[in-house]
Amino acid sequence: MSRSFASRNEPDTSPEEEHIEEHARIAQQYGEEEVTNKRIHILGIGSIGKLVAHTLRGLPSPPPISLLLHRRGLIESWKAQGEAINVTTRGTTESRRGFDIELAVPPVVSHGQVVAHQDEESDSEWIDNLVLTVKANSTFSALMSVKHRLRRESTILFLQNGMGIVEEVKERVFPDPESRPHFVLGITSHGVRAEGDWTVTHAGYGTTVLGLVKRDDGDRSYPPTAKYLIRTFLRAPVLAAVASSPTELLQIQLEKLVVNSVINPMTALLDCRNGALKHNFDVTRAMRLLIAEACVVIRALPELQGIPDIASRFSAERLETMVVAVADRTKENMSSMLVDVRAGRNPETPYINGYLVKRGEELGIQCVIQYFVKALVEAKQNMILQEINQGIPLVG
Ligand code: KPL
Repeated sequence: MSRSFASRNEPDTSPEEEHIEEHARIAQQYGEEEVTNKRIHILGIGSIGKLVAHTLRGLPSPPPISLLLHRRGLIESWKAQGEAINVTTRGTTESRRGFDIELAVPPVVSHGQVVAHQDEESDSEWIDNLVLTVKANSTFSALMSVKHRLRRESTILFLQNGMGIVEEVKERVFPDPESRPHFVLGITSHGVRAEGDWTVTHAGYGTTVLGLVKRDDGDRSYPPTAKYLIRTFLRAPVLAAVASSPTELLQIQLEKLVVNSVINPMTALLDCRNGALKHNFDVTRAMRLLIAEACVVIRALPELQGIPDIASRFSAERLETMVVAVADRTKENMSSMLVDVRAGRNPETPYINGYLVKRGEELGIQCVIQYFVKALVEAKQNMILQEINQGIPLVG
């Protein structure tokens, strides 16, 4: 029996074979292919959203870019501050203009359900290339504000912290697999600090890894909009973007999840900058408890079984080295979770520590330490929110 005949009869390819195939497909598939609509919309104009918008605008022959703003007040601030995004890199600030602005007001959501659409006029043209950089917990309401403008041919590039978001978007925003847009996942390790409404500092240089999410309907082709978005990101040296196979992307996502599951809640609870987590043995002991639990869950995940070297890639020693290296590289930063908690905003804990708790539960592993820090961070945010609200003078 010839080898090709034997492999044709095998029902599934191994993860290794899939990885090699995927790389070949990536190499072949990012070639030029015209898209009729080159406009890139950016939903979520936080620090990463601003860095991406600024970077893409600085490309030779830049694409048209629309910033989607979620409230009218932001349009006023945009106009008042010169209609530019400013990025400071190594002490030099560069301003870029030429962005278009659109209003995309999220609907009113209560207990996870849309209860009312807000009466703001919004554009109704198709959005074919969308970069989504909102916080994980705002994803649902942000996407509901533009859902009517997205179609199967569109691609959404998710550039966010945390995991489990795409699954939630499939279920809650686009339940019909036929009309669901294509999804590209991006993991970025750039450190960007907000300095004002329209100014950020690019403080930590990192990379951006991108990969197409497999569709549930079995369609494995790369749509032109996904290729176009990935190609455009790859053209930007500042983003240091690479395209990756789904298997590799998943592992990078999990590594980033572990980093965020330690640095973010610990800095939020200790109210300190990332660098303060180093050189403190009590912090190291607590960190090791979190990492040990994450390792047990990750190594048992069904989607990683069969991938070579999982045990060493997700060993406690390697992950600890990674966490400490990120804390060092971003030592001057306040983590996004600390910033959220201090402002009384919902932290991303459900998509970080909560994701590990949930996946652990599915596998019969109780992640009590993850659960504990998640509860404490959320409790702290709640207390701060109450203090903030009590401070608001009420008009009688
Ligand atoms: O991703 C981050 C965050 O703050 O969310 C780290 C890597 C911890 C940098 O601050």
